[in-house]
Amino acid sequence: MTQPKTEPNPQRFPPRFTWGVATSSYQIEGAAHEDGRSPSIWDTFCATPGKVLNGENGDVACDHYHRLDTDLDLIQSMGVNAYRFSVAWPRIVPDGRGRTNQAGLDFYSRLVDGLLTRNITPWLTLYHWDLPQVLQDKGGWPARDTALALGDYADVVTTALGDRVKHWITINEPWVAAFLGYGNGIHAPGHTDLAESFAASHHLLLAHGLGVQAVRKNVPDAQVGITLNLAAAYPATDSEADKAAAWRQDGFANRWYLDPVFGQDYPQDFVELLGAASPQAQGLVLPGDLEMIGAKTDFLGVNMYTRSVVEDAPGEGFMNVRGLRPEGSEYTGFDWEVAPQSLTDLMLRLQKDYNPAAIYITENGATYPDTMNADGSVQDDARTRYFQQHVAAVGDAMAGGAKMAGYFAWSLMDNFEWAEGYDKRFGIVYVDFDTQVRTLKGSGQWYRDFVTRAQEGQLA
Ligand code: IFM
Repeated sequence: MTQPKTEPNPQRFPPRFTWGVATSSYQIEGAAHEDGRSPSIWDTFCATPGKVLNGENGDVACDHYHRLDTDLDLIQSMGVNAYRFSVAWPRIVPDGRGRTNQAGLDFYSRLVDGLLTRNITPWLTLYHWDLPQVLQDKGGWPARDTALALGDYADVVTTALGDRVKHWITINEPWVAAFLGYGNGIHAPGHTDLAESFAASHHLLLAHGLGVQAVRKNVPDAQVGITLNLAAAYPATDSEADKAAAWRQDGFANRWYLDPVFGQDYPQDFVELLGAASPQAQGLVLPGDLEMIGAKTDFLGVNMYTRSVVEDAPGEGFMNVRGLRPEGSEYTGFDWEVAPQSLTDLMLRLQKDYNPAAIYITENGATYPDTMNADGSVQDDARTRYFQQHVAAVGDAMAGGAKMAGYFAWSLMDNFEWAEGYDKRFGIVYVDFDTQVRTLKGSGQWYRDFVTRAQEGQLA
């Protein structure tokens, strides 16, 4: 596919554009058994043989919990004006519901204060997959009570931090939490049941609505939204069958979440495709749920990494869709196609079909097998090119009329990449996991210089 020019122009971006880096709690914090944190589903999953590459876990991760101040200095040195992080539910409400753990709140309070002192805007995600294990024991996301518990937890966090945190993301990537967690079992808790995964998707969306409600109640001057992982779906050919397959793929990955979040019903074509596995057929969509899920938000967060190219494939999976690997394209270390033009296409489509008040790219980045040179540098040119192309694609989307308001690079630093353990590095900072030494990669230097120039332009 045609790719945008490589080097983006910092002057294309408006004043007050948000430039950030992103992380999540379980992936970087470590201190898994400290200060009253209870086990999450990821602790359990990691302890289950065969689930995570090399049997790795988040016990130590980047040891961020103990290195908070130096990590905040690192973020500041990157010139960004925003930092997206997530709060670990098991640190705050270790029993899932009820008792609050002050030590957990204190950690995030210090984090927020440290950011504000450094003139960096905190972007807080309430849920990035570390569900307290006690709640999984009571049914996890396929159970409606888990959404209600998230509402209570959101009430606690917004009450404690809402005086200083004005940007809130409710749920990160409900598609991943629902489908990888309960559908194909690649993620915690590792279940493989289609109906369960769609029950989970409905309750994750309900939790989003309850999260919005908590933010509105406790932080009336805040901006709140959800982060969805979206990938534009293209048909392999112009045939009607392939176009229909791309529409099904779009229903699965994109419309299933976008439609209800933007105040519509679930997409009827996909409800029918799911049949008995749909939350509707399971009797899970109760009166008032769609109003709750579709409550007005201030922005849409999009995590974008690649696109899908699909063909009609009768008998393939539950959707009769097969994903292809287009020849001649570049691929990242996850074998994800580098497809920046699809970012522009996706943003323009979102603006046209859903008209969000603002769109933030809340994650974008790439994994490659990095190596450290003898001189201690990490020259990750492929990743730098990836960022250049995608930032340029954001500029193109903006020029085409999408209300782009910010961009967060994934990730601040190499970290625990879920089922892939520490094997897949996404950082713009290299982490030596033996010594915990952090080294800014070539891509990090490029990003720092770019966002600095973009913000200097704004002062001129
Ligand atoms: O590391 C993850 C992150 O937790 C959620 N979005 C995708 C990233 C890369 O796989």
